[in-house]
Amino acid sequence: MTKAVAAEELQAGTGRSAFYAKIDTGNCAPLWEVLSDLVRPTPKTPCLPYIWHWNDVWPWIEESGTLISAAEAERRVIVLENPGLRGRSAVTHSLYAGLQLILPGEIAPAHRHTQSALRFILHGAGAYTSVGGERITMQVGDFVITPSWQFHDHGNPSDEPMVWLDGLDIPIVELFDAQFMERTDEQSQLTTHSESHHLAQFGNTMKPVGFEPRSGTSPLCWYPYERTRAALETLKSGEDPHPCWGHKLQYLNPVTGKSAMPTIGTFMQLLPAGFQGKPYRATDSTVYAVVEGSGTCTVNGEALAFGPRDVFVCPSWMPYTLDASKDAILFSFSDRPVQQALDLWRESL
Ligand code: 1HN
Repeated sequence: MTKAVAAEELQAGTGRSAFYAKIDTGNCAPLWEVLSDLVRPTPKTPCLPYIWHWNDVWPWIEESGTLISAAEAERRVIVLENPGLRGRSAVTHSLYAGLQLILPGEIAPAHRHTQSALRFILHGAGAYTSVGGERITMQVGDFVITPSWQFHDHGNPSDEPMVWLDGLDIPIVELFDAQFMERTDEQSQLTTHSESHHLAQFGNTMKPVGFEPRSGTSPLCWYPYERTRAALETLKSGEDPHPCWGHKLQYLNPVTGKSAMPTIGTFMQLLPAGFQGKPYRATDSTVYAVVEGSGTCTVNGEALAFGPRDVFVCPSWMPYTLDASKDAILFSFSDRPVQQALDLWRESL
């Protein structure tokens, strides 16, 4: 090729597609065609704002109970798929969420996996999860942790159906290709402690002398709603609400002072009746579950009216406001601790 022809081709961009086709055969590709999509001025998430209303999903959850048992399903869960991430079992780009039903008398057999799980109880009372030798009987509003690689099984000895929100770090673990899973012949684990044992050990800003943590996950796997609710009520009567998020607490690992779970940040907040929050955004796409009260979350101008047991998503970096018509209590979770550990997390208010 002469210099003149080469310059002409450069000018016109001809010859590029033949070049792309050639290097494609060797699994190579030109960066300049994709650079502006790869490195963007601000986050561009496939995650969309969305709300699952309890009244819509509850009949489907109930119907799933007539179609398959918890034992056959292993876990009988309706996955909450973000409309921007359909088919990927993801509620945000980095997290999974689902609504798990366990009927009276049922058992969900023991297994363990490297994915960490949280349970946030939405409906019913008296089912349990066994984790780390402790059987935790759960009530609405309780936050329960299943740490990575700990055997866990669930059962419902009560006489009413129980539903909880599962949150798992499945897409994060998948990103790192670090997943392992095991089943065991033992359907239900032996229980060595009463459910309040860990609360007595770690739930009073104290720890047993000589205790050394073996993982980053909180040794306190059960955060009863009663305590969280009482704390928020006390804050409400003693301080002004934050202009964006009202009265908001983060669940912590009491031994390290860090997030209760290493990969998932978990929070509970109270928005007093009449609260009209100022706009807020952060890089952690957040899943909210409503415990009590009602209000509106407006994300990127889209109003999501929420009530008890609804679940909604605020995607990364989209500005949103929270308003409450009556005192509202919201649980939320996101990948914030991962972003913070990697120096990526940002917020603006
Ligand atoms: C799991 O183990 C549970 O233990 C719930 O309750 C949901 C979703 C995907 C993979 C494992 C549970 C799950 C899960």
